[in-house]
Amino acid sequence: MKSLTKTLAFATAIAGCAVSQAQTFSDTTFNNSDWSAISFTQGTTSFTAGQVSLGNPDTGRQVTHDLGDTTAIGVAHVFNPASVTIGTGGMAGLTYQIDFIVQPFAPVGLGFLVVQNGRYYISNYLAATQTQWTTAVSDTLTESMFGEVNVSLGSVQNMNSSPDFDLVGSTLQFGFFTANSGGPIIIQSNYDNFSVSAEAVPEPATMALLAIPALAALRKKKSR
Ligand SMILES: [Ca+2]
Repeated sequence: MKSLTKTLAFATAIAGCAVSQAQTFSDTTFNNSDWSAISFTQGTTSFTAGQVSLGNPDTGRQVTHDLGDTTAIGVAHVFNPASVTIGTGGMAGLTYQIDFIVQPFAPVGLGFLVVQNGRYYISNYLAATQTQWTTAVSDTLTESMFGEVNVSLGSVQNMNSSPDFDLVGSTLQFGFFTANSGGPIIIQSNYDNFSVSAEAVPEPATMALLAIPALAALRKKKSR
């Protein structure tokens, strides 16, 4: 019984350590100073993005895409305070969440964004059609699930170009991506409660140290 208690304690210690490797950033207010936006376009388009009181609840971010005739626009919205530098061991994956609402008959393309070395990548790209507040949640996204932003009338990303989560010392930034094509039309959508968790892989040295007590516990159990 004693040995089982010990084994459980070790397991808890290992699990606790793994959790501490995750960094989470979230925003429920969307102050304009916390967000920046860059657009990727084909043809004559424009956009606006900024804080409004129409959040879920209180303040959130409102985005409008203004499309000319047969044009396309994608906007990368970057949450400035969210930044992670990849350590030895690399990045295991990213999980995202955001609330959104669109206007009737005006769907918006929505994806999760990571920025690395000045390149913009999106994942979980979907058609946001809900006219009630809806939460989009991602699974754990690995690097191959992201494709580089490449906006045209027919597509928004190139899945043959992905970020590198093993690039030690490289800084990642995070946010979300909105897009439309067609026109001429003005499309408005609203967002609130963004969060992203970056899960690092424990450094090899740390993993080895953790493995020793775990193995010791196993050996003890076996010898009984
Ligand atoms: Ca809010």
